[in-house]
Amino acid sequence: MMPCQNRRVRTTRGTWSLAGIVAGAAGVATSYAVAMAMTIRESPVVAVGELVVKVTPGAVVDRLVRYLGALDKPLLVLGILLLLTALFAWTGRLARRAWWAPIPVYAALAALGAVAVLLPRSTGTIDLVPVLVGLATWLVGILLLTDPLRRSERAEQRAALPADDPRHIDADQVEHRQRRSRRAFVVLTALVAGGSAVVALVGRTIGSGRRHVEETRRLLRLPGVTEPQVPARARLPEPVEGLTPWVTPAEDFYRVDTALVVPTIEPDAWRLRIHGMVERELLLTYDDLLARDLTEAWVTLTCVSNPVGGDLAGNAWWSGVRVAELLAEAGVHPDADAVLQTSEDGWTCGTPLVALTDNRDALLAVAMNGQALPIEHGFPVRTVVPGLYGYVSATKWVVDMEVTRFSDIEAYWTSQGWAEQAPIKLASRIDVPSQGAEVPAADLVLAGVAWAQPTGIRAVEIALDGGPWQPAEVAVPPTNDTWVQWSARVDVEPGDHLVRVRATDKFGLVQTGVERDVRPDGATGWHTVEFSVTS
Ligand SMILES: Nc1nc2c(c(=O)[nH]1)N[C@H]1C(S)=C(S)[C@@H](COP(=O)(O)O)O[C@H]1N2
Ligand SMILES: [Mo]
Repeated sequence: MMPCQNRRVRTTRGTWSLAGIVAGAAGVATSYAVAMAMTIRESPVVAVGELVVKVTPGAVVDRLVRYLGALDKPLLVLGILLLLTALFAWTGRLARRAWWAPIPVYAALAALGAVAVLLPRSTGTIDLVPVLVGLATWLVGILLLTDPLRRSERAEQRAALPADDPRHIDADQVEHRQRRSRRAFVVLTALVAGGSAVVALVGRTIGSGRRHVEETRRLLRLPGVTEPQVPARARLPEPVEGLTPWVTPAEDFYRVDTALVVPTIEPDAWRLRIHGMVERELLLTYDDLLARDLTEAWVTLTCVSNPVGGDLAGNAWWSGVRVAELLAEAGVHPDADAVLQTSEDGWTCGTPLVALTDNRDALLAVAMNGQALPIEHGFPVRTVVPGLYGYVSATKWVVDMEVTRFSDIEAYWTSQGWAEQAPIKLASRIDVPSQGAEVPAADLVLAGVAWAQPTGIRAVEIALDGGPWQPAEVAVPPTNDTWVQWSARVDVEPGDHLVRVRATDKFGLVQTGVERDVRPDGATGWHTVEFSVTS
């Protein structure tokens, strides 16, 4: 830059617009990066594009697709980006009027992004993270970039004040300040623009690894894996609206893990090492596993953090190799009582050796509901153990099993105050009516699920308004490792009501009404729902 041009450097409309565009682009870049690196799916911009397609009348979409061919999506995204550029330029000019003036625009855009991201699926708030990161970037970006411009304008205003005003500054000072502001603006703009390009690239690189694994996964054909066939009596004879489906589709399956970025493992690169107190170590590849006989089973997974009435449980058809078979081949030392499992991302859990070697179907699962495991649920291989809470058994992305003794190990959650031994507790839940529902008087059907893996449920009872326990009808799945659906038809007067549920397992144990928190080894208590009957 030439140091001694005797010329004021004014901020123009264009400079403010540029600040708006750079701040805006930075927000798009960070949200894209976060979406790529972390979620799984499209960036908010693409989500908005999909929303546009959805709300556009079908005929228009058809015609566009016909004219534009395969370019329709990229062109749509390009169109949105151009529109955004214009909007961002405008936010820059708004910022010139008042520092807060762009905020409503950003908020509206973020709201649109949030709607677009959340509408297609009922997934959790985690999908909002990219939107929020983008919004935060916009706010910080616009304040940061317009600050030098604002200083420059202030210098100008002070020069225009009468010479006797104490705030007046002379032409030299103005020029000095403006040059400094301009330099700050150029440097900041370059930093923000360059920084967001780098962030976007890094996000993309992380994401592309994931996409590659996703592609591999989609193309996998798993011999021996069969499609789930729901057993005849596993569902209630009469469907009840609002009742949890007996099979949980993978998309709706609860997800609990400590991974911010889920591990993406190419099946070819996957190894499982079985070692520790064994006669011979085993090192297994994915193909080794697939070459064995697969066992398939219905198993309901349950999280220890599930509160009474909560929904951290899901039922699926799992296909895999029995862990017992592998441990027998390795030759387990008689003094061992535990297996320390480790996932590719370093999470650990300690599983009782008996649960892996008795006759239950503890599996190294490769498939869920007839498909290769979804990445979020442990692709390519996870452990599934009927009857134990997930945190002591259901290792996703499992890569290491060390046969050992509980007295010698500490695992991720047990080092934080959760119990070392955690069999699933007998539980039952009311799905219908939902808490606070208003229902019509005629023919009220209550329904829900109950579980006691691996013992099985013998009976479910409900009690209305503190009255006596009455038996519910219970479906009969062909295994004790899953939940059961139950329903009960009741006669109720108009007004407010309260219903409780309790289950009895196949040993005759009746579910306790004593309320206990989820920590350290799972909640207990009867699920209670309040509802009102309209006349
Ligand atoms: N690698 C890994 N595996 C894990 C966890 C984890 O944090 N990391 N969480 C466990 C817990 S607490 C539960 S309840 C189940 C949940 O499995 P899901 O997400 O497939 O439903 O996974 C288990 N396996
Ligand atoms: Mo869990």
